[in-house]
Amino acid sequence: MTREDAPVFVREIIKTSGDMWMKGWAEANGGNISLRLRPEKTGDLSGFAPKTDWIPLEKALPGVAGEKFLVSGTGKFLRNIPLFPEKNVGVIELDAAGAAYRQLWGFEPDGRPTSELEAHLRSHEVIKAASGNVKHAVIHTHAPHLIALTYALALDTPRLTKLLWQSHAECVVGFPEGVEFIPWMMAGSPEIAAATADALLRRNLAVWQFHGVFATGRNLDAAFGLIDMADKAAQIYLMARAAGRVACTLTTDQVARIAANFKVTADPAGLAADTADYFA
Ligand code: 2HA
Ligand code: ZN
Repeated sequence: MTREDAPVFVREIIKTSGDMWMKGWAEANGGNISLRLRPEKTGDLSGFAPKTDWIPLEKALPGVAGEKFLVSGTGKFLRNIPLFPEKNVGVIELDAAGAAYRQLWGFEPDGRPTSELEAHLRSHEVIKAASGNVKHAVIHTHAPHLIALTYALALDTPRLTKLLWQSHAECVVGFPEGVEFIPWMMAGSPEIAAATADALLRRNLAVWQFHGVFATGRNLDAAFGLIDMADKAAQIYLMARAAGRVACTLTTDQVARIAANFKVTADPAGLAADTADYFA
């Protein structure tokens, strides 16, 4: 399969993974992507012969039982997806209980899904239910400015949220529900998978301290765009600090007025957060 004859659902991951590489978010095998497939877009995939036996998940996910997902492969470089999609991504399906998965397509010749599969699938289960089946995409990536913030500043969810809202005027509109801050945990662990799914129940963005970010959206473009916006806000803040000091910023009142103007409800805990020390 080439880029030209790839089906539409593979073309979406080709575009997104190429963009992630170009942004500098996806060094080596960093980052991973998953897309819950819509039968109306993919057509009938039942013709794929299973390539593996059923592989048990850590936790059964009945909310996504029987669903098929396009996921990036473990150890694969996102920047190679546009060149060789069938080697670097694959399609998996969950069994009727949501307790195990098997590989249907891709991961050539002997690859496996991403090491963060549990975080992706648990997130899909909660976002499917919470969004009324609208959200289909999850992206994990190493967006450098967001990561740098977790080294430069002592953060929590309300303060990170407000800092980003104050650092880029679009942010309160893009993510009015805020950004969840997840203190360091072992990547790939059931603990971080659970914390990430819990965060994405409430919010579309979750920053992993010292590591990266998870985002969700109706499609890969939406999730990508949110990360791009948040990382740019972090970059603007860091650039202003690097220029000497941050002499002024959007005030709480200005952020609240932007939210009102665009008819979004800004997370009250974010608006109430005290970020004065970030701008001192
Ligand atoms: O895929 O980014 O968090 C490699 C990672 C693990
Ligand atoms: Zn990572």
